[in-house]
Amino acid sequence: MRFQSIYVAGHRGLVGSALVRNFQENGCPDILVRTHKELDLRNQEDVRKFFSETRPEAVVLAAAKVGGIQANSNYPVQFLLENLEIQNNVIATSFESGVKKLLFLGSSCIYPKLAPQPIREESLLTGPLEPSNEPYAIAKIAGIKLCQAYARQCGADFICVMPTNIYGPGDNFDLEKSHVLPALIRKVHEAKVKDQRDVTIWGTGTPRREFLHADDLADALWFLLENYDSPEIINVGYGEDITICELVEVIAEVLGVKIKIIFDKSKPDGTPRKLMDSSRLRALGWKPRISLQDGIRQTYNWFMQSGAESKRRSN
Ligand code: GFB
Repeated sequence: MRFQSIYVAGHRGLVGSALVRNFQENGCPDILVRTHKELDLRNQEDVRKFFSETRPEAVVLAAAKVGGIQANSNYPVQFLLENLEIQNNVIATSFESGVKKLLFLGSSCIYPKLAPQPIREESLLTGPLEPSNEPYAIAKIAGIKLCQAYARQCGADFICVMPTNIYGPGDNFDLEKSHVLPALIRKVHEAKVKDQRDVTIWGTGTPRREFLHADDLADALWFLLENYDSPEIINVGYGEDITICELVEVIAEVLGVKIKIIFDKSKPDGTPRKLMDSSRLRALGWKPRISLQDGIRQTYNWFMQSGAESKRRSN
């Protein structure tokens, strides 16, 4: 065990909650968490007070304003401003209070819209971004650059990890704001319950996406905390991608229903393809364990048991 105490910022989110489970299993002696109500990470003074009181040895920054393609398009101010505020406060305060290691989470959308596939880390800042999530991507790129600046100028061990599209228990199933995988679980489930065959999906169904289970990501992040100290960004992916239409079919198969896909072409497709090249991480000795089918089955079970299924449905 390298660290006596780790602060997981954003522990109630999809990634943060998986991190807490993983760190507990790995026997981390002290996992520090605060709810949004207890600590507003956008407030610099509050963040400084929290760090001076708790003195974490390591920090994982999994707190962020996140959402799917439509939430990104509808709330560019929040996606840019809140993410900049959160990450500036947490990264700068981590350095000021002598945090030994910080792990900053980026996203696959930091890469150019038309980056060569699979996307290598070297593609960063080599072309224009996907417009629908440019504000979020710019905030994340600023976070990477800030961590790298602390590493270069001050010798800080601040690492930056770029996960692909993540899913799993604890995800957001709100149809307006969610990412595609939980949205499609909800839509196929509702078709099943209502005994309908039609499921309407956004766009053309042809974009390709790669999906990694949050527990696999948490495992990779633990591995990187232990084994990675380079300021160069590093990708974490599953290694395979599928089209959105294929994703609907996998979900329908897991739920045991036959469905017909209807396309709402008034909605955007976004980036045509986002498959990470994760060979840098594979070469270090880490690989994912949870297949897409198993992960969807487990996420669906969570959706049914957690009460998320009965929460407000928006369209
Ligand atoms: O997951 P998603 O919202 O975002 O959408 P991105 C992925 C693809 O699924 C797009 C299609 O082509 C959508 O048009 N899609 C089909 C749907 N039906 C649906 C639906 O019912 N809901 C949703 N949400 N999509 C996000 C970025 O991009 O990826 C974020 O906006 C972040 O910033 C995240 O980087 C990982 O994969 O396109």
